[in-house]
Amino acid sequence: MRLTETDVLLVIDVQNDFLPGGALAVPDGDAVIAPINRLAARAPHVILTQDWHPPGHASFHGSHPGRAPFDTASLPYGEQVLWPEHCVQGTRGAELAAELRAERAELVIRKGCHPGIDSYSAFLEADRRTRTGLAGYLAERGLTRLFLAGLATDFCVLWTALDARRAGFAVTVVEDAVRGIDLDGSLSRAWAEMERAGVGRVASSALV
Ligand code: VGL
Ligand code: ZN
Repeated sequence: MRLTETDVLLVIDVQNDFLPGGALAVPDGDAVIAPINRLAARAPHVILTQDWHPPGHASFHGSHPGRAPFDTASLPYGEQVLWPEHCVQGTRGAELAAELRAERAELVIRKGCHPGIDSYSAFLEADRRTRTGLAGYLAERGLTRLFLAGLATDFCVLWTALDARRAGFAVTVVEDAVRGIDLDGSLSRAWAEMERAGVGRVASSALV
């Protein structure tokens, strides 16, 4: 598969809190960094996302007295997994991984910034109405094909991939450059949902 000028490498949430030792560590999460760095050196365009929550965010279990991490809660927009406190704005845990070669990134989208709304997707927050502006940015620049990498396969990569398809983009997940959390089978469900939505899969070695 040849990369062309309208292709984007979209790197999701490669932040300290999702890496080993972090507050919401994704198993083997640091394994995504090497393939992402190889792709980021060559991709025509690179865009990054950062999960970026204010203190006391509605997705944190501590914001819901008596609830434990990984419980679910009913929020005004629907069911929400309650996570350990993670990626708080301005903290070390929210910083991009130091090993990530981020210098060619043209845009960093921060998401989950509204106190009461989570946002796994880089396009549309969990209320399914609040937009991040990414679709407009891509459209205005004529960027049509997205290659997704990063964390976590079954949450932020999944929701971003599905919303990108709904917005009309071609989407391919770089399968060795993602890792999942896998809550109650969520990882295999995520791959099935992405396949149904027309999301492709490719190995990073086929791109660089
Ligand atoms: C994510 C859970 C909570 C992710 C972000 O990046 O997949 N997961 N916030
Ligand atoms: Zn989050």
